[in-house]
Amino acid sequence: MMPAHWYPNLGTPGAVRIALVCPAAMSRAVSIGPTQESPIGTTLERHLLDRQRRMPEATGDFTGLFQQLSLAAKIIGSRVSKAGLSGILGRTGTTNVQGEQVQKLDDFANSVIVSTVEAGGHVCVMGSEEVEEPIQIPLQYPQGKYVLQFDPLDGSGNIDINASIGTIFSIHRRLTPDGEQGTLKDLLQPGSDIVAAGYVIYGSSNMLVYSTGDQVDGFTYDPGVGEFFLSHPKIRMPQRGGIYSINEGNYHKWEEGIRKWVDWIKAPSENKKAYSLRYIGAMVADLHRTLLRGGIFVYPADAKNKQGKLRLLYEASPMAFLVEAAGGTASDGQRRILTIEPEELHQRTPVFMGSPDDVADALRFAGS
Ligand code: AHM
Ligand code: MG
Repeated sequence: MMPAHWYPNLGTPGAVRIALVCPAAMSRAVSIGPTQESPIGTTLERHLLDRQRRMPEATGDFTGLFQQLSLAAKIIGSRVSKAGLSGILGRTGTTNVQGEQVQKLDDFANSVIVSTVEAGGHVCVMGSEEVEEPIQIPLQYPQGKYVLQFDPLDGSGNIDINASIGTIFSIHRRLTPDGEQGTLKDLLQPGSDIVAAGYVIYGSSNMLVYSTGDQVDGFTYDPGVGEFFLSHPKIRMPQRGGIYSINEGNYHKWEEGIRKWVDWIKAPSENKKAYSLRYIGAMVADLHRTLLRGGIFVYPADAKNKQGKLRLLYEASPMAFLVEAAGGTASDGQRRILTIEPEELHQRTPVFMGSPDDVADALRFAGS
């Protein structure tokens, strides 16, 4: 539920209202100095600028890149919200009524991110779930100091049933020399070197959640205004939850430890209640719930997916970064996901993420 002082309650507090309407007026009404946190209702843009001003060495590159990502999120969100209309409006196989090619939504999302970011001068190379090779920045554009990885539309199987999906992203600093095109080397960096990571969830409302490692902040999109507003500052994951999230249809493919853990977690005992099961089948949505409510999300290795199913660089690592920044745990079963040294752009990893006590329980069983 939205906090009571969320901005549509425009009767209170006045200062927040002013911040939404006019950032310049806000600075006269309420001093958001370097030591103050942004109040609920602050726009994403203002929040980023405030943070930038707290770091005298900041060049504005990071803020600029984030503004492009926020624009991409708005464009993708707008198209996602119309996805159900594509049939009504005349999709006929792969062409629409105008005879134009209908792009798959995940390809569309990929193109939107690439085209909003590539000319901005903040990034030197990108990696995407939808593109086999590193995406280099054309030479006519400046080669920036950051490296962007993303899954443009995760859980896209949910589009046709009107369930939540999301975009996941992470930002690293480049390793190759400044000014040159970035390479695979820039992309193959561990999660521990992430500068910022986040996701956008396209759900009952759209939200952008991000972290630079110190805290996790969530911004809810107001389609009427066309802006993200701070709604969930400093998200903290409970130490223990009451929900487990796993594709239990894979039960017969799991190793015995995982089967025993699932048998245990859903059984009531003297010491604990049976956990509830929730599984949306889109990592962003399942982990969004886990961040807010606690509990555990698991996609283990199984007989079919020997390395697990989820991709390390643009799914597991960014989410692990957020989970840890919110006080949770993120493991591949043996080690912190953030410490894995990637070897391939599209490599996979098992995932155990969530409330620290819940992950510890699962790992105890998985290791048995
Ligand atoms: P995708 O990148 O092809 O959309 O697949 C990733 C998704 C995750 O969002 C989700 O957690 C998982 O696949 C669900 O897989 P399954 O259908 O095997 O349970
Ligand atoms: Mg994906």
